[in-house]
Amino acid sequence: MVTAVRTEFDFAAYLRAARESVELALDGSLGTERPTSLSEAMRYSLLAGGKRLRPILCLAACELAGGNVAAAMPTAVALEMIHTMSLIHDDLPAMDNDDLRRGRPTNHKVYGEATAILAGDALLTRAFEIVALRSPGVSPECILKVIGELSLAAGAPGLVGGQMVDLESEGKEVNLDTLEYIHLHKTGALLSACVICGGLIGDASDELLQALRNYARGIGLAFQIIDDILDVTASSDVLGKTAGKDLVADKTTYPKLLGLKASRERAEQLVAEAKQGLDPWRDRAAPLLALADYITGRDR
Ligand code: GRG
Repeated sequence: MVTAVRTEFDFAAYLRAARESVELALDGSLGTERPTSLSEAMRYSLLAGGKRLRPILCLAACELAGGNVAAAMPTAVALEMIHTMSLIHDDLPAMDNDDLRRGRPTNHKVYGEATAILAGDALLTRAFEIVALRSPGVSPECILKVIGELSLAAGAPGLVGGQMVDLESEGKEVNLDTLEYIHLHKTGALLSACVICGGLIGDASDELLQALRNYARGIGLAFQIIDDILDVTASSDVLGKTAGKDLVADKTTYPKLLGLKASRERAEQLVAEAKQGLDPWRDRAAPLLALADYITGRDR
């Protein structure tokens, strides 16, 4: 009897294994260096769990491009460091003023505001240090391109710019265009950098890099739409962060502009289009395709 070969992609197993390897790499990326007060605060937020979506997107894009996933791990770690620093700073009293993150008290609640700011600063700069100085197997030319992508994603053309417009828009009428600008910059830019950097390290063709950019734009926007929906529909316990904050801060969100049903439909449409763009690479795209679905299917 011939036993059928199971070729179906086991996303749950993939996610479990990817998370395990990312957690190990994150743990190894920070020691208990002096000053220990600072390294403790950095480790507190970096090793607090989280979905690890950004590093996994980077590894999956590198794999799709046919690259060596291990070579992409330092950049994957750097991306999670930049993300974590943005969460620490976002939670500060001067920004979103939140007490809960990843199911634990926020960094400034535990260590105080000054240390939280410095822990964020140290994570951001450590991210660049790791890419520049601790990325064996990646060529200097590629490292330079990765650093360029990370700078654009984190700075005024990305996260910082998106956050600025987000803060300026609180309590104001915001149209769909501005909302999309906020989402694409505050959230989408770093998600894009994840797949682009993974693609660069995997030596992706220009055609694949463009497809990855389109994919990332779609999933980035969809990710934030689902975030807005979960803020309304999920509990703080499940989210690990304070639910219902957008309403309290009088923020314009997709559910506020379009309603919950149309917002979900928009996210699903964006994800379908993002997946379609990877059709020519379908044979090797299973992880990125499943990660796109995970974004709309997630409950936290
Ligand atoms: C990067 C220099 C620099 C400054 C940061 C504070 C700030 C400027 C930007 C805020 C960016 C921000 C917090 C955007 C929200 C993105 C978002 C939806 C975060 C939640 O991501 P998840 O759900 O979280 O992936 P986990 O905890 O699972 O990793």
